[in-house]
Amino acid sequence: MSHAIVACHMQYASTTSDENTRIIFKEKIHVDKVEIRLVRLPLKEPFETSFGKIDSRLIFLVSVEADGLRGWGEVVAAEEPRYSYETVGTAFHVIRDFLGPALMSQPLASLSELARCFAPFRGHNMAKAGLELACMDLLARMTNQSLSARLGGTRSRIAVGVSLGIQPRPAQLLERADRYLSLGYQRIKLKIKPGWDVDILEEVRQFHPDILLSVDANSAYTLDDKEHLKRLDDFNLLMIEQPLEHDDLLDHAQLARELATPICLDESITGLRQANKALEIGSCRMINIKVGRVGGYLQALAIHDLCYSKGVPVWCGGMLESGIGRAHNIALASLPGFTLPGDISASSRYFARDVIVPEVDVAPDGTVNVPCGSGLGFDVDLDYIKHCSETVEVLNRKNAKP
Ligand code: SMG
Ligand code: MG
Repeated sequence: MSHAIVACHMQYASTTSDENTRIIFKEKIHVDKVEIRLVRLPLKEPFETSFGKIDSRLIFLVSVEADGLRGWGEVVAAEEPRYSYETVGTAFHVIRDFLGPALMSQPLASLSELARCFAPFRGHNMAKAGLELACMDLLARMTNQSLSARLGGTRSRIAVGVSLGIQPRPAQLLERADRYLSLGYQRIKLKIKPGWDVDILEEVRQFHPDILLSVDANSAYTLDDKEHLKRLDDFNLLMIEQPLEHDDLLDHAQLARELATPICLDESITGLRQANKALEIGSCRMINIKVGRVGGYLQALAIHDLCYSKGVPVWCGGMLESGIGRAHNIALASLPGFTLPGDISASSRYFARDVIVPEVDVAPDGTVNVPCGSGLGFDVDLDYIKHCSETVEVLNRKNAKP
């Protein structure tokens, strides 16, 4: 199978200033309606990580409206505060009571202005990102551009991998690895935890000695496990993702000095500041960028640009998003610094039916098309969304023109 990363042909202008046309709006946007909605999508099979198992996803969709157009975003928080302290419940509260009213309180001219309007509210990056993503989709639709073009994307197809959860038995993991490799996925990532690591890697490598393989521990280890983690060097892994504490940089730097395998950080990189520090002190050699974790595109682009300037590879992480979040991830992953396959699988990997049309599809060469249509580039299936909705709340701007 091919491990080729899709080449980048177009020029990329890297700047994070307000002059950057990626993040300034052509005209000021004054949002007059925000809709927040919780949509339950069953998973085809349970997904298990070092912090537990889920069998459905309560998807948090956000839409914003201005000038008769509607933009869509997704808050990637889960129902329980395990990957992050945020949950769908906290995000609902924070958007309804703070961020939504702040967003509608003034016309905005750029993503930086939007960030400044959210800055007084500490944390809650996933909630902030959901609204920011919806604004960015709206903006792209207003200027009739694709989200990818708007962000400065340079690829028409992106390389993707798949993340395989912890299974009841090794045979089930091997069956899934075979399945996704035969579908073309370019990289397999295994969720690991103490007791489900070295032995599992031995089995997988026995059958697949040459595939691109990585592991993700979701903070399941500490520095006390250093000698054990060194054994992972025997498996020619592309990376070890987030082995240690979710908010740590120093211990990762210490571990990195003793491991041959590159460390990639996920949870620990909550914004540009952490990315800068992590690279400065050697906590990681790669970064998994998730718009939700870092608070939206402004931060995601800044982290991308930093890594691009330093030759540090980045890739797009996933949070088992519905098609709306997935479409945003595809646009982000079309930027030139995303040189490693992302956790962006086909809609059908998780869901019997997705909320967008057409669904996200992975080609036999393990790539996903970057759509050219305006905004997300997919149609939003409102009927299906309504059918699966558990909760809806609409926030209207005071004094908005009817
Ligand atoms: O979206 O395919 C996906 C899931 C990718 O493994 C994945 N995400 O730590 O990177 C990660 C996890 C976070 C979600 S686990 C509930
Ligand atoms: Mg991860």
